[in-house]
Amino acid sequence: MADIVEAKYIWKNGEFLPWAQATTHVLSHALHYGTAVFEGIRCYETQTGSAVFRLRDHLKRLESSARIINMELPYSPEELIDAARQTIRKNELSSCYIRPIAYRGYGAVGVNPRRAPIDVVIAVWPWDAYLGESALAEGIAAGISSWRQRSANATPGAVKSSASYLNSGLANMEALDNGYGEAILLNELGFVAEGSGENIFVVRDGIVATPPLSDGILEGLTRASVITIARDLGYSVVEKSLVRTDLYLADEVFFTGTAAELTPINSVDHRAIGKPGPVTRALQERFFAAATGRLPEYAEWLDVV
Ligand code: PPE
Repeated sequence: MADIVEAKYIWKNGEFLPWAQATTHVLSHALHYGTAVFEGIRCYETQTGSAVFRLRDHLKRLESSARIINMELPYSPEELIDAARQTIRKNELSSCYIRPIAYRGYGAVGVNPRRAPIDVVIAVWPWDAYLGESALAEGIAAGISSWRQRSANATPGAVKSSASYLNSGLANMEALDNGYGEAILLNELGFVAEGSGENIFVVRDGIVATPPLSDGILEGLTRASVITIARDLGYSVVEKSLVRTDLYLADEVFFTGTAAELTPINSVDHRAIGKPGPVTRALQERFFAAATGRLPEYAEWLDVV
């Protein structure tokens, strides 16, 4: 049935449930009104054991998302860090994807979320290359979506909410229907925002550029990590608004995200960008080296399980 690789246990409100029993009522508020905030985190195998990439930062972002939607999380980031580690250990996974989600559960219907209880869940499962087997090595074709990025004053990009992903899903389905591997969304002003589940970067004449947060994007942790790595390698990195022709004229374009990691883009709207270029390859190599514990200077990004 599912295309998901199942693990054994899921943490829900402080206890472990067998995978198949981690269910919720069909009248849960979040299912009807999109009132959930979540995270996507990866745990990598390193020479000194499994380690979670930027666990604390992801749980801080979960708290920020919750704050924006007036949801007071019943667990502190520290408690959730501990729960995430325990969930990985209990499932005996050496590398996996981690999905904490806090949602308005069963107990009230009607728009007002405050009347519904808050449930918190952490699931883990093995998740390979997000955009297909060859994506990391060869890149993917991307297309600009006819759907615009949800506006900052409607469903803000800064909140990683279930509601936001209706927009992402529309763009992603359209892109796949048109033969692309992923969508790129422009915001309401026409500036490049992000992919359906990734941030985006361009490289031109050796300068690395990415849209600023004020263009209404998710504050990606892979984005932040890649900016740091690029600067440490001596590249100039600018956060500036980009228009669609900046994508067509770029020497290199790539996506970043927890699931997508650093995925090169080899064409945009059928304008060839070409094979992954030298900057993309250098950043990708350093990113994976950092995530798998091979670079001591980025050790603070890793939380050993
Ligand atoms: N923008 C969007 C819209 C987005 O969903 C993600 C992550 C990012 C940027 C990159 O953020 P970060 O992971 O912190 O670098 N998308 C998550 C969900 C993927 C899914 O299909 O589910 C992810 O990569 O985990």
